[in-house]
Amino acid sequence: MATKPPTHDIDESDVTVGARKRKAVGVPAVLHALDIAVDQMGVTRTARTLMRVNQKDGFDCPGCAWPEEDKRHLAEFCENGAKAVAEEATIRRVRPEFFAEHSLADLAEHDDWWLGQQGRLTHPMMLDEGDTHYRPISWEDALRTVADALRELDDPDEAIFYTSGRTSNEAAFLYQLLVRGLGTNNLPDCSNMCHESSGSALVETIGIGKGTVSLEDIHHADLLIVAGQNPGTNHPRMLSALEKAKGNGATIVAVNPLPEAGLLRFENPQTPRGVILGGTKLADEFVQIRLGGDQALFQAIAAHLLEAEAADGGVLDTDFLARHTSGFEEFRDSMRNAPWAEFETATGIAEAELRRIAELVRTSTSTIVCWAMGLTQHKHSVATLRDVVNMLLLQGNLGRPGAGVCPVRGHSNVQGDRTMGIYEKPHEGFLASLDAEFDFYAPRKHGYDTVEAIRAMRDGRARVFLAMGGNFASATPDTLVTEAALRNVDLTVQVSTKLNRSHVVTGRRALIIPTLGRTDRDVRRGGEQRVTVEDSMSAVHASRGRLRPPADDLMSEPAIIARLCELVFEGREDSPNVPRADWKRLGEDYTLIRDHISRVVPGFSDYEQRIAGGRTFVLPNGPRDDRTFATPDGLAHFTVNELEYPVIPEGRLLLQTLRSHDQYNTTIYGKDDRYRGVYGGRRVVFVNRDDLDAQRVADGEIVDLVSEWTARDGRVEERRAESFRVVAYDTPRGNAAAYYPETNVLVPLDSTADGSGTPTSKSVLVRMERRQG
Ligand SMILES: Nc1nc2c(c(=O)[nH]1)N[C@H]1C(S)=C(S)[C@@H](COP(=O)(O)OP(=O)(O)OC[C@H]3O[C@@H](n4cnc5c(=O)[nH]c(N)nc54)[C@H](O)[C@@H]3O)O[C@H]1N2
Ligand SMILES: Nc1nc2c(c(=O)[nH]1)N[C@H]1C(S)=C(S)[C@@H](COP(=O)(O)OP(=O)(O)OC[C@H]3O[C@@H](n4cnc5c(=O)[nH]c(N)nc54)[C@H](O)[C@@H]3O)O[C@H]1N2
Ligand SMILES: [Mo]
Repeated sequence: MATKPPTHDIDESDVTVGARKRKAVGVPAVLHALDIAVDQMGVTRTARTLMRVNQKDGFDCPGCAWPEEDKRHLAEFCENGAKAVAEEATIRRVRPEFFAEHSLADLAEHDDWWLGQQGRLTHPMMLDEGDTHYRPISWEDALRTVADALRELDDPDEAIFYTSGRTSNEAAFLYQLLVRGLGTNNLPDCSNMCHESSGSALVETIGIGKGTVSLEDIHHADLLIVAGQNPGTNHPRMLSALEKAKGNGATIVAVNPLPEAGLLRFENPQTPRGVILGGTKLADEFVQIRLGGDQALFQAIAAHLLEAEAADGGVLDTDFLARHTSGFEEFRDSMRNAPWAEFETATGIAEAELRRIAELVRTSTSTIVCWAMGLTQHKHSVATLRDVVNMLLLQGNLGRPGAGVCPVRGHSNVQGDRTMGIYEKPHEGFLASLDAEFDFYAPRKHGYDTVEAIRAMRDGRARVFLAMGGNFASATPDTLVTEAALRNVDLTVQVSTKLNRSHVVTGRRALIIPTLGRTDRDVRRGGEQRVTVEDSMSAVHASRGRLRPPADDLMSEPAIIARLCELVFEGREDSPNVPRADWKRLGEDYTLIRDHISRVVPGFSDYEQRIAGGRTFVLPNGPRDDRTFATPDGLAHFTVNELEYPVIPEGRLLLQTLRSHDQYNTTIYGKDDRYRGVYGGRRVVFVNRDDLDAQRVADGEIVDLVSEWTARDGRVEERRAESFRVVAYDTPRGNAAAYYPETNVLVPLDSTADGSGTPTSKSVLVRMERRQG
């Protein structure tokens, strides 16, 4: 059954557009969040639940990966954290009767918002070949069905195991062990679509694919550059940290095509100043850059620093350069005769302005660059981030207080999942430790990342697809291609908390396996369990849910995976490729999983003691701790990167696909985007008024968006997303924006970042076509 993703859920005539907000958060935000929470959970459960977010004996907020302050407020939550919690802790339920009532065809007519609104999944459900409805199946039969399908494969590379970044360390570790025990490294994850470009650029240049700053560093930085990130919506608690930095005298530069509310002004609902005095002005400078112009910006700053050094000296940290870096001379030489005219074209910013920003960097005593998807989802993202590193290295802005790189992660445990080995290209060191701990031989051949996994399914090279959370069908690029790919496998398995599009776009057979979330009490035979997570700044701590689970027999992710290990490895114990462990006990007592982790993953010794009593411990980080770099020569690397930026043909627009204020990735909480002034609908496209005039399209008109992609054979492919209401907006000329996932249908599968394979979700070439009639 092939359906198209629904496009009719919104009547565009209902969309209203008002003034965009100039500041973020404040009391209205808290009230809005409480509204949603009470609607999902009722008053008592709301109060009890929100009090426990990010508290020392509570659960880790499933919202974002921004770290907790050490001194926590009674309610350490933000508006969007509260929405994320409410979404999971809802008292609504999707029971077997729901599936009896709704056929698959019926469910496929609904969008992700409606599907998510139905509530928490309670029972394993099975769809057999030819079935019109999912029907209930026992836990044991569901897990046996999965294990049998895996055991029957001719080649383990015919199975694909996706992970979304909510998965705990314990579940992630067991999961990668199951997959490697089966004999494959096919472990694509959401990170492939997210911060993969950061990881690629950072591993190569500084030897670790993670950020190098702590919260303290943010508080005490002299200069903070926040590029390609919308923290007011996606990392609201970061605003408190920026406010604190500001109080300590920091200068903040926002680099963004859009004047995002939170970056420019912030009302902290947890301080009287925020509530009564109308908040803090956060950004001192707003650099309204063209999409994809950031590499030019960071090269321009570096060029300016090098010129200033040549003129007067005293700009560069020559001691740091000599002792800790390689490649400086080549980099310096490559920056001679810097192409300032091209920097202007790429950024859309005049040289004088670029130099003014560069002067802020030159005079700063410690600089941090924070970034998110605006820098990682372009064709030249890895090169851009290498140039961020180049700029920071010049002044020795790594491994000292208030300085460093800060890729701000998305999912609350996406960084931890990588640390636990969720990676399609695992390092030899990790595999060798795994082999030793579990007395087997893990496969070395690299597996598929997300885009390669879609190709493999499309081309019939994959027969089983299993997802540990997430919404693969909606989150990935090229929706129609991806949906056809998923339909092309024998069995799709979704381990999920809530219903989404991936449950209605199925293989020939499909299974839904419900599971516990962060907020749920997790009691196994070994007693009440807790799990652990790692935040964006490499701090690890425990998380324990307290709520009564949606169903009494609901299995946790670790328990599901442990049982799968038992079933998949049964009778194969003599094979040198099968790991050895007491699977049953691991699923009943997670301290035993942590015990294994403590011997396999560096930095986790004394794991259990270090998380006792709600304590947090910070993983080792060479650049941050003592300026050691795990590169082949032990030095931080300058790199020479050719300048790239998007060129937009006449009459076309470059579209970025981004998040509204009322969504968590593919989970849609509501249809407003308060800060951007949009209410009641999501099919909107933000366009510069001059572009609208030039193309004779009026604000309020309904257009189709058609993407144009030149395939490898030279043919131009078109993809269409129907019916978007045009909104005249303050974005650079030639640049447009619309929400993900409605626009994923426009992103070509082959349009990926060089060196990281990340889909180019922030640069999609499109044209507007007026709707007929
Ligand atoms: N409430 C909420 N919180 C979330 C999420 C959510 O959906 N909802 N998602 C989580 C996840 S997984 C992630 S990865 C993060 C995402 O956090 P963000 O990266 O903040 O998310 P996006 O909405 O994709 O916003 C991209 C920002 O970059 C800007 N931008 C786009 N292109 C460019 C460019 O070329 N240059 C520059 N300088 N800026 C650009 C956009 O205008 C926008 O402000 O948030 C996490 N937290
Ligand atoms: N066009 C475009 N595409 C993008 C992006 C973009 O900016 N533009 N951003 C990309 C990014 S940064 C990311 S991270 C990906 C996100 O991709 P995913 O992580 O795959 O998507 P989510 O929407 O976060 O997944 C939500 C689903 O996860 C399940 N879930 C929630 N909590 C749990 C849990 O505790 N356990 C389990 N088992 N399941 C759970 C629920 O069923 C829910 O419906 O999307 C990417 N796609
Ligand atoms: Mo993400």
